[in-house]
Amino acid sequence: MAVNMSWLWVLVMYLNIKFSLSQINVTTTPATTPTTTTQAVPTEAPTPIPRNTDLAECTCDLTANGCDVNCCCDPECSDDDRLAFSSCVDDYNVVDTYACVRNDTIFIDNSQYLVKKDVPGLFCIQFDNFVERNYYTPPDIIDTVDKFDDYLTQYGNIYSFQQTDSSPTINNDYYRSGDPIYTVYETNALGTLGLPAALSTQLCTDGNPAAFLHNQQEECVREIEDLASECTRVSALNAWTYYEGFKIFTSLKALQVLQNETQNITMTTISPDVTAMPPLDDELSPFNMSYAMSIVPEGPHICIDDGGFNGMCKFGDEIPTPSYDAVGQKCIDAVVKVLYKFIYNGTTGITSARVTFTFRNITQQLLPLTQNFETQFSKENENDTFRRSGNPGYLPREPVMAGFLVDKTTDDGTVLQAIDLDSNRNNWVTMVTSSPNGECASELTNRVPVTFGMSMRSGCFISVYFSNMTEACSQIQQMALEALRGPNPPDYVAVFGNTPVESVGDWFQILGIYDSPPNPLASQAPGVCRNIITGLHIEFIYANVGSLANPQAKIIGASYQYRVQDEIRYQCVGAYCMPGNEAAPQRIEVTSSVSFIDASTKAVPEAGGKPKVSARLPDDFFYPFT
Ligand SMILES: *[C@@H]1O[C@H](CO)[C@@H](O)[C@H](O)[C@H]1NC(C)=O
Ligand SMILES: *[C@@H]1O[C@H](CO)[C@@H](O)[C@H](O)[C@H]1NC(C)=O
Ligand SMILES: *[C@@H]1O[C@H](CO)[C@@H](O)[C@H](O)[C@H]1NC(C)=O
Ligand SMILES: *[C@@H]1O[C@H](CO)[C@@H](O)[C@H](O)[C@H]1NC(C)=O
Ligand SMILES: *[C@@H]1O[C@H](CO)[C@@H](O)[C@H](O)[C@H]1NC(C)=O
Ligand SMILES: *[C@@H]1O[C@H](CO)[C@@H](O)[C@H](O)[C@H]1NC(C)=O
Ligand SMILES: *[C@@H]1O[C@H](CO)[C@@H](O)[C@H](O)[C@H]1NC(C)=O
Ligand SMILES: *[C@@H]1O[C@H](CO)[C@@H](O)[C@H](O)[C@H]1NC(C)=O
Ligand SMILES: CC(=O)N[C@H]1CO[C@H](CO)[C@@H](O)[C@@H]1O
Repeated sequence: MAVNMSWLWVLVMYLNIKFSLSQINVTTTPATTPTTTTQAVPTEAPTPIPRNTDLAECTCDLTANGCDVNCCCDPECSDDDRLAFSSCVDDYNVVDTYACVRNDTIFIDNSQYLVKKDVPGLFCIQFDNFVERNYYTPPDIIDTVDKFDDYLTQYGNIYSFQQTDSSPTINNDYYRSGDPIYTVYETNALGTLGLPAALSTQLCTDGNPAAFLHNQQEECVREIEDLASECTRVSALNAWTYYEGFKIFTSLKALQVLQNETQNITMTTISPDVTAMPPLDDELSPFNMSYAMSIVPEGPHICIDDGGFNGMCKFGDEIPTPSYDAVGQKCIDAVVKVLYKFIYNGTTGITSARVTFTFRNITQQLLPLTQNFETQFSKENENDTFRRSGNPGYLPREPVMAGFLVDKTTDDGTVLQAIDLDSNRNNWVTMVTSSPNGECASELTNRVPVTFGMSMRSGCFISVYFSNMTEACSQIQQMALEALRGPNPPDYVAVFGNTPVESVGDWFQILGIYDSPPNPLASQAPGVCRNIITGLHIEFIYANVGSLANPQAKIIGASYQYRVQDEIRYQCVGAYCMPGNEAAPQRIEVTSSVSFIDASTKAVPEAGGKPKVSARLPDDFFYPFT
């Protein structure tokens, strides 16, 4: 018994020592002393991150000047808007300032702090004066290649993937986010608005429902074998399919009214392949209800010409149907993209529905055909909104913000620096993708945005000819480089998902992005190019800051690394080596990849050593004092 008493006393002494130790100010020396670099460093200083502060205030408020769906703390949302939310996503944690230990280990508390005993079996000290325990150490921005490499060796090869999804729920009175949008056909059959998507395969699944308030972007493939016969027959190619012959219900009140009238509601899974039947002659039919709204085509519609360039269509509001041109062997005016734009207003539901198309003359070479489908929801009377990539920390799958550092001259002649940010967030940091036939697509519209936390790899082919290989090595280099980094790539990255463009100090330059490519060399041997860039690896280093309970991801470094291939060779194989066959194209693969590396520094370790006790104790006996 006496032995037991003495080790308990030792423990209490230890607690006391621990608390006085932690009152000594913890000073962390900066990991590296500031180094002078030759990089163009913005003159403005970065905004310091307050130590030991929870940075998360309303992390779901991602739209500046606009109401975010399901974000109940967003000051831009009205009470009426909040009713249309299916749930509140602002679920961040309150930082706990209690330090708790099991109460049966403590007899005497000799610290001066308040003690809370209402947690069963736990002994809590109300003020945790060792706050560093609960917060990340703020990281420095990585501004030199050496520093980047240091981080890489220390933290490399750790990826983090996170997913969120919510299943739609049906609510009786009004649409809530995630609900399907109900449709009514001229036949009075009910259905839901489809947004064709690639689900298990690349092929389009027409039954995939569009979800209320969720901006969706889908891409999928239509298998068309015989263009001549299928051009006019396949309804997916016909723009009319996507708005004619049906209306959408602006509010779920429509379904309630129908139920009250004990109408026999037949729900069908509607695909665009519905064949129209003669309308029923009924004034009060669901199709003629005031809640039923037509989707109106709204120009300018886009026509992609044979060279792959986008332009405005020459026809005005007359939406064409596809027709087959037997001479040119092409399907004229087939739909390649459908964009639905909805305006909503809280619980009132949908107040406007428009559709805009992209058409293209389809030739056999464009098969299998890739189609795009998109929905956009915006709130009534909201304009000039800007979607952030996080508030403040970057959120997974949100595009990494990148722009150009520019000088802006104000009216009184002073020159200020600012960041020029593309208004299309999909054009920030981009990666190459291939067109359906595998060739590199160099247009910006065909690139995929790099989104936070998503490590990925992509590639495509450049076709070269024997003659090019001897004459035009530098052109090949140029094509590969352009495919890899895209036309006019931005080079300044924002540390947070909500960094304003005026805070130039909070944007930093991507390392290595404009490294001049090595001089491509035409070798003495015909058909050989040397020193050609064929790969690009993009690395982002990020660190969590703020409280451990609500980590906020901050990007602290970015680097472009090109892969240079010593030699690419036009391979002449077998019969292809016959004279005259050197005009056959050959494909060079270019690849790019991106990875995100977590370099979060651990919270400051606690002071005080472990007391030596010889008694057998439970594993968590000293929790949280390890
Ligand atoms: C700790 O920091 C506070 C405020 O920065 C300062 O007033 C105090 O003197 C410091 N204590 C020690 C022991 O350095
Ligand atoms: C510890 O907590 C339990 C449950 O609340 C309580 O029954 C017990 O008396 C407490 N022991 C001490 C020493 O406070
Ligand atoms: C449906 O009927 C119920 C009860 O008869 C009534 O309270 C409700 O207001 C009706 N709803 C609509 C949309 O007409
Ligand atoms: C609904 O239609 C089905 C078949 O068309 C029929 O069997 C059923 O009785 C109808 N119900 C009502 C309430 O009219
Ligand atoms: C809707 O009403 C119009 C006349 O107001 C009528 O011609 C049409 O057939 C009705 N449609 C349906 C589906 O009942
Ligand atoms: C499609 O082909 C037709 C007929 O050849 C032509 O008039 C039209 O301009 C073409 N459309 C585009 C977008 O090139
Ligand atoms: C939008 O909703 C508000 C609040 O419910 C209402 O006052 C306003 O009239 C609605 N606007 C439209 C165009 O329906
Ligand atoms: C939206 O823009 C229009 C003109 O483009 C302007 O008249 C209107 O006041 C703006 N509305 C809001 C809420 O800013
Ligand atoms: C990059 C380049 O010069 N490409 C050319 C290679 O040669 C073929 C035909 O020989 C041309 O069509 C390409 O434009």
